[in-house]
Amino acid sequence: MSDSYLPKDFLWGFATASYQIEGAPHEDGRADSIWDTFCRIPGKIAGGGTGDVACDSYHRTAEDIALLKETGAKSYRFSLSWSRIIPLGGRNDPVNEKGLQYYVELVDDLIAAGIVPMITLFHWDLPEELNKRYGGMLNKDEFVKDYENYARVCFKGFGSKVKYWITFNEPWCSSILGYSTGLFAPGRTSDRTKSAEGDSSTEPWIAGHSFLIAHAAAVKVYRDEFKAKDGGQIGITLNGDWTEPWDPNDPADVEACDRKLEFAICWFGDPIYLGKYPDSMRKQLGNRLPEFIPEEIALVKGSNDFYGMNHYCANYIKHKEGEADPDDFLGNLESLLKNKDGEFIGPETQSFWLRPMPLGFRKLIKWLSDRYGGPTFYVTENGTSVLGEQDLPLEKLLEDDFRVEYFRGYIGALADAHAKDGVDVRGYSAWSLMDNFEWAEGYETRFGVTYVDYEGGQKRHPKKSAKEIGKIFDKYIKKE
Ligand code: GCO
Repeated sequence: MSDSYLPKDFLWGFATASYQIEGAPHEDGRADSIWDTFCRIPGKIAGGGTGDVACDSYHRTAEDIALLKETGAKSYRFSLSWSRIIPLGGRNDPVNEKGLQYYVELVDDLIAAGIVPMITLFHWDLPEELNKRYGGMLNKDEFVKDYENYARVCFKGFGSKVKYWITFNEPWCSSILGYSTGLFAPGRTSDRTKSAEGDSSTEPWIAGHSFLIAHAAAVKVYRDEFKAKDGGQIGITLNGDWTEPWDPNDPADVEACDRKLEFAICWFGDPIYLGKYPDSMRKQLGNRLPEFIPEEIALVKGSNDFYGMNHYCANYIKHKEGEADPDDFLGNLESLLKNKDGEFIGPETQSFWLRPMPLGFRKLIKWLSDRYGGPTFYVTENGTSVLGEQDLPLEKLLEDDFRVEYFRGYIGALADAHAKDGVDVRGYSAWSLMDNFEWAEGYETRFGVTYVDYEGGQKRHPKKSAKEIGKIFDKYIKKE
């Protein structure tokens, strides 16, 4: 039995995102987001799935809260649909009171149930109108002003009821998958086999820059106008997998591991904590990576009250020789599931990209803690799909021992990072409360601790992991 532990007031719970669970895309005044329009393009989503119904959570918040209560969760991280609150998105467009009210009631009900709400302002579902009007994140000045206005509407709307705010979820995904590979909305890419528009050599970096400035602008609004009276904290959520060298005896692979982390995480983390983009990125991308003007970097540096960390898995990294391709976004390297000896980094799951390696979690959070001077962390997502889960009969599928072991391994690694490596971590949200719309993978991949019977009236069936996760935390969280 491990002697590691997590701190006394540790806040654990579950995470979801608006487009992945809500459905009701045009109810009570909500307008399209870029994900609504993207899902309508044939071939973009596995099985032709859309978020039109998803888990129908728009109509089932009471059921969702009951599920949370049953697990013993202390917190719930969910995202707001910008398109519900300001359907057209812009600073001169009307606020939709009904949309805002839906979330105010959700927050009130969570608090009444003794669950702490954590709000993500943006989990990828940009109002479509802003994409049409000016290209969304590609137009920094317009995007920042509109996002700042949206954030202010939200801060005002919830006041002191909400103590945890996340500006953006995984800007890497929105920037790279949305503007380089084109796998996610708005689906822009230079790859002419997939799309007729987009420039992957510049657009992802422009989008990323806009996210950073918009994040910092919203943080300034919160700190200047709300923080003192509402007493909350605000930060950004960054995703990142751990890296191990493909050949540990090749110094170029060892070096490429750090470079991968820099391209994936420090792209956003370094400006916020260190005031500049990583040198490795500047070196490879040159002036295709935007420069910060002095006012911008003054705004961005120091703009996190906490670091929101999403983490799922690890990869082997193999360096590439020669000049990087202009569309390369990894750092001139390959990210692989197998090492030089042909061994997989972890067991197979239903997600092609996800192979668990719990020790990688401990190593990465320590690596980040060292690089950024020991910030406070909240883990905002961690979880897994299970190979073949969707094809099992219900009673078998609910016995998700693989997921239970995943949580056991990862939560144990987190407790080690806290107790043995001195990492300041105060919360954890498992991904996800329930099966939901898994973006380009549609409904074929399930991450929930609750099975959702999409065809059977949306009935929710808690899996074993929903019952076990609380026991795992109970073992680690200090009693006094
Ligand atoms: C994320 C994604 C989640 C995914 C999860 C599993 O923030 O990474 O937002 O929405 O569903 O990561 O792939």
